[in-house]
Amino acid sequence: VTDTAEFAITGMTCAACANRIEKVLNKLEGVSNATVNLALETATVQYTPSIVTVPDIREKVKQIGYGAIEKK
Ligand code: 9UX
Repeated sequence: VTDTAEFAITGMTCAACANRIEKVLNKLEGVSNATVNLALETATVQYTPSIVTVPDIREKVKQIGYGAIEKK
């Protein structure tokens, strides 16, 4: 079972930021697909809730220096 969460991402200033976040999230266990949109400042993450949670994803983004707030 997978779920999709959308996050508002703060702190991205260039395209490499977006690529970096995307790469890190795609390597995170339980994440099946992550895409980051620099212009919209969003991240869409498809994940398996039994393996990784929304707070885990938020924490990962924070660890590499950006902010993530789940959009409802
Ligand atoms: Mo661009 Mo982002 O030089 O952390 S990669 S600002």
